[in-house]
Amino acid sequence: MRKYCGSTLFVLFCFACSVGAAAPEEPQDQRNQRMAWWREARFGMVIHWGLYAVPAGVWNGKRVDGPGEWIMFRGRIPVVEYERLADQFNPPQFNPREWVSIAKNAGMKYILITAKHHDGFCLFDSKLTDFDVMNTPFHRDVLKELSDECHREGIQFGLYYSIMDWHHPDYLPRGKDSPRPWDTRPTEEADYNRYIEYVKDQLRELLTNYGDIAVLWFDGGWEHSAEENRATEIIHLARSIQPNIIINDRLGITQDFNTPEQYVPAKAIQENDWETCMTMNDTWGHKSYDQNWKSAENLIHSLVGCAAEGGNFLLNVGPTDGGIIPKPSVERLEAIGRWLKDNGESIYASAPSPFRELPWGRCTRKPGQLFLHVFNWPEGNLSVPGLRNPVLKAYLLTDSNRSPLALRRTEEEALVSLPEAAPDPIDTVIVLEIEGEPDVFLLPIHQREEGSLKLEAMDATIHGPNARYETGLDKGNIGFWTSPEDWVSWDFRIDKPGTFIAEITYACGKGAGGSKYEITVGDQKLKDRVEETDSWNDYARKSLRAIQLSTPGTYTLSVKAATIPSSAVMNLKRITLRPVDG
Ligand code: FHN
Repeated sequence: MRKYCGSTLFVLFCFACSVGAAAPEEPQDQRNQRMAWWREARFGMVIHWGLYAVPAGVWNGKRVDGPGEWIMFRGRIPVVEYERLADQFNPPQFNPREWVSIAKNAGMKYILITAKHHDGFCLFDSKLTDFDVMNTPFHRDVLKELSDECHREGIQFGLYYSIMDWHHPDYLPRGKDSPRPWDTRPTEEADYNRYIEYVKDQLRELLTNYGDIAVLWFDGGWEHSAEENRATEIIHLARSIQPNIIINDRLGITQDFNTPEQYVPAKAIQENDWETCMTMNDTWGHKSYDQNWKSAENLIHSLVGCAAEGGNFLLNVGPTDGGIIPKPSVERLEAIGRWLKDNGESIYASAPSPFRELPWGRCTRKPGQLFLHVFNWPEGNLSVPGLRNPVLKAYLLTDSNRSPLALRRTEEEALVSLPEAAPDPIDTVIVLEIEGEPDVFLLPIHQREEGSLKLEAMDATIHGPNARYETGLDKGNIGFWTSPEDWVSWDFRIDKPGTFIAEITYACGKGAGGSKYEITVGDQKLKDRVEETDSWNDYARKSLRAIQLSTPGTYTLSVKAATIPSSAVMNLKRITLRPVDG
């Protein structure tokens, strides 16, 4: 069993820290200065590497479900067996120069690496444990070599650090009635506070011995509350050692940025900076047989999607036990790098889109410029809806001559004449030079080709104190609908009048049903009662009755709760109006 060094005065020490735990409120201009490089960067790499690259998803000859870095847990591998992997860790082709070059060529501006993942193995020389890279045949400090190369090459270097630790004897929970019943090490002597002191001592090592650490990406805090993890103390410690460091939200306390995972928010996260983290296949740590790679097009669209909503994109690589970044990852990063070489001006230091959803793609912007990212190349003209600004010029970003594209205006849109074929089938960027700050009015929602109307949560106008749009993989709904003053509305336009069946799609947790609500559109009212579904994320579609929309024009549909007998009304995802004769 690997050894650990404990902190002898941890009782006195943690009292001292808890007294000074709350960091003084940082002035906004100081925060903006500290966040500036990160907000401009838009694109970074996270490296998941460790002992789990040795089995690469296979244990005792069998494939183990789940991400590669979770093999110790998903394979229910006892600590003493898992530890033996350290004796096999000797990556002959590890070359930090190559890794940094791949990231830079991809247009990435920062690199994070797993200093310690959930398995507890440390990719750095830690004096607090011998379960680290120095006690393997490799015997080289990976973090030191990589941080030196990053600092040499002018790319920001950051650390991923897991609070959850399936190896440390003081980490709990484990054993009977825990998520890891197979870990039968006695728990009587385990002391979680002493484990947190170990975490803090390791952070001192990491934030002292490896130069400028730009980002601290905590993870795995979910088995304990922020209080039990002494999150405020840990954050205060990190900022006291590296005052410019940027810290994520995964210690359970909102910090410098939020961390949506494996998806691009459909609508900007307004309350904080944010960064989507994503794998290129289905695993963070290398798995020899995971060949489910996202296309370069998909990844470029995700990068653009993040920038268009004002966030960053953190893309993962999982090197092999030989120290190689898998070829499919490198190929995708090279394709992203080529696209950014031509179009990076529309991503780096860009601001989010002023538009609601655009049917043909996304938009980013800079002062006096709109960058129209056209994924789906329309025939003839490109419509830019709701733009009031005078457009001074339109041209292809990659056209060094900036040859003007023909422009015309209607009351509701700017129309750009396009060449017949898209110069870049993945994402062609058109620049609109505009006068002044973007001035965009939201067009009413139009009927679709077949005449239906989809009133999506992200397009709703939300009224009242609590209700809000929730972004997320199984979200995209109006949630927190808890106040009688909360209600929602949509403006939409009917060009093809008729009779429509109203359908509502919502989720409502078990036992929370019963709210009575009214849908009003024009002079018509539909009343119904919310029925519970299996959970707040389990959506069901329900047909209500028919309504007449007899004249072309703009309408407002509103949804209000008449009664709220339980915790909340519903998680409303959309309302659809389907033409009866359609
Ligand atoms: O459990 C980890 C997982 O292994 C991986 O590190 C991701 C990266 O964001 N974070 C946790 C899952 O959310």
